[in-house]
Amino acid sequence: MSSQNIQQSQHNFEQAQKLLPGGVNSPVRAFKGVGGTPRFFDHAKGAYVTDVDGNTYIDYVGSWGPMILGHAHDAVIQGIQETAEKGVSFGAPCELEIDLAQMVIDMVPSIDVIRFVSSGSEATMSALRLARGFTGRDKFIKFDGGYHGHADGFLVKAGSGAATFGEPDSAGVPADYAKLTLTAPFNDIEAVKDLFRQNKDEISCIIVEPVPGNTGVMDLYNNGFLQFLRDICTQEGALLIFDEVMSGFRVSSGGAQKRFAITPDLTCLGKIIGGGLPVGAYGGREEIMRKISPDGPVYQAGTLSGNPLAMRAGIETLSRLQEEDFYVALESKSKRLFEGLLAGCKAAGVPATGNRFGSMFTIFFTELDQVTCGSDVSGHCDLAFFGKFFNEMLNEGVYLAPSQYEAAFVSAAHTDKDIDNTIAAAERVLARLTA
Ligand code: KE4
Repeated sequence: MSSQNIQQSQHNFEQAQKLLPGGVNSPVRAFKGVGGTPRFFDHAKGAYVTDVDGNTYIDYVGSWGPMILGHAHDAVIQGIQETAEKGVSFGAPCELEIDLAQMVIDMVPSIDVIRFVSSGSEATMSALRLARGFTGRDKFIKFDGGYHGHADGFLVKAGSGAATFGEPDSAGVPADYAKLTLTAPFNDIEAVKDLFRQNKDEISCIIVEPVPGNTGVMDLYNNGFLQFLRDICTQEGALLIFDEVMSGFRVSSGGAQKRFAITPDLTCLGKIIGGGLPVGAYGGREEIMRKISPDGPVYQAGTLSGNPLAMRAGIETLSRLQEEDFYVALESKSKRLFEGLLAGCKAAGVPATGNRFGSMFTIFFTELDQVTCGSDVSGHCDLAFFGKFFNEMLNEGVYLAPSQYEAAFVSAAHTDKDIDNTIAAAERVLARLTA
């Protein structure tokens, strides 16, 4: 039970549930994975969010990734205000689209040509259609626990066995369509090889989060799995799509592909690229992207794509990520927090491990030494303990992602004192939960 006064959030949630499915506009916000009452936020600034009852939290969700500068950054707000006064949407080309496109092309190694859309889901959905159109192949591979937004083909889990046809993971996804989605566990080289053997010349692409963040943060790099995916796609004539909606501009100024020096054929972006406003994007080398309408036969469109307001928010955000030591400062804060939380678990006798890349990480409550795939989380993590930890941290004024299957994000606005306070709060909570 919450020890805070959350009466207005409770009232709002009751109202919202009458009007919105689950009382929310995106399922994870409903706290189903952790229990308790979702907080309704009134305002946010820097590293902090404040709910409608006046409770302020150190925020490690950051709107699920976009707020890498911190909330309501002065330059971003000013940019939005200036742009809004000139009109919020034209449905026609504007110079800001060129400016942001050039910034992203300069920052992300694999992108020569880019198309803006309005969400990460639109970006991945479009990239998949493009890969199918470019290769003339219908099937594709994704990984168990990989999340690429809510387009039908991605809402699929592995059928029986590691290498098989997918089965729908959501009502409303036609079984015949789901069969085109092939799935394998993260880090399972043999399963991927089997899929290519069993579906010779039928696989258009592999789509993968190069730093998975939707089954908790996973490591696909240090054991060579990402390089294996690059090599097998080249060998089999399939495209490698990096879904960098979360890792893009997060784990380096050029995303995971720059950090790891592994070049995909297509890249999907979202979250940080719009600085908190609705922007997604997909891009890649010229010969592939020129297949997109109106240059080519693969259709994709969007009323608010390239919206001037969102473009300006993205420009103001990305321009600050190119400052000399931006990621150096972020790295040291994130490392200290990650290691401090694990040390707190160890001191309290709570079995835990974690994965971290840059300023995104997940702490798993498990006896496992390392968590390497989705079934490690669903089968070997104490999700009930996570729920208690989450709600106790909320009472301590720390806002973590309301699910063991998500990532925590540190922003440039988090101070050393915030990191210290967060570690101290975790120590108090762990002591209470193990008393
Ligand atoms: P959106 O359509 O939510 O902008 O992006 C979908 C998406 C695509 N690819 C990756 C790697 C993603 O992480 C996401 C969205 N991430 C979730 C959080 N894990 C968004 C939060 C939510 O669904 O409410």
